[in-house]
Amino acid sequence: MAAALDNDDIQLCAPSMLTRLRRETEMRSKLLAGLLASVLAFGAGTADAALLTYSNRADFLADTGATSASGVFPSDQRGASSIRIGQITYSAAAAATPFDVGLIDSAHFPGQRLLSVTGRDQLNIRSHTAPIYSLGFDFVELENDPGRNGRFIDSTFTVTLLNGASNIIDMFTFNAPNDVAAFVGVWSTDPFDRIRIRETVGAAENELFGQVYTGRTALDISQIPVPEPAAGLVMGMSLLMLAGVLRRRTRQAQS
Ligand SMILES: [Ca+2]
Ligand SMILES: [Ca+2]
Ligand SMILES: [Ca+2]
Repeated sequence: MAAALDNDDIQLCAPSMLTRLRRETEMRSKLLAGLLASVLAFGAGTADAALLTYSNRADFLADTGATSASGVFPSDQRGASSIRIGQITYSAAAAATPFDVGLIDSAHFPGQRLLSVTGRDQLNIRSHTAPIYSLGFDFVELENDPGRNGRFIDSTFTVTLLNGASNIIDMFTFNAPNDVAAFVGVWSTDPFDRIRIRETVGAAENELFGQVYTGRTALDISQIPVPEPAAGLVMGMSLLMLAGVLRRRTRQAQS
């Protein structure tokens, strides 16, 4: 946990020490940000990778350098428990579940077909380019759309990153805005080659999955945004500087 500066720090500080303290505080904030990113992404997870998640495709592509790995979906393809499109294989969470690919047009992604899954929306995505450090996909959660197919539920999904069939790297959850072209992306410090997508709140009502984008540049932990220091800490630093100035003035007056 980051420690706040206490009164002793304020009274004892020399200007050079101030710089050091400031650096240490920044380091602690950075570390805390990394830890928070892991905890937020994870829920009760145990892996030590750090993740950044994205809901904006342009930001994701700009940061990670990822490119489309699936390409635009073909016009029609259906009825198998796994389907390869470009460098991506989509497979059902349960082997017997059929996939419908390319059957759905969505006004939110004009000119593109989207994948829908029969039953509860669960699927696996594997990259044939491996390892990767970032993966994102276009997504629509249907609320008032005629293609919704069943009572609307505001769905939550859990995404698990794996390197190999069973080596779990990290996980995060998302709930996308409804009836809009959405995006879900993740960038990891650790390599992976596949994800599992599981609808943990929701049912057979449709969500649609679009193109997949992947990248091979690892997330550096220093790229995780540092939160602004708490107001109390800023005030502490100001008092610290004021104390230094006052001491210098007192000494000058005495000499
Ligand atoms: Ca839903
Ligand atoms: Ca939603
Ligand atoms: Ca669903």
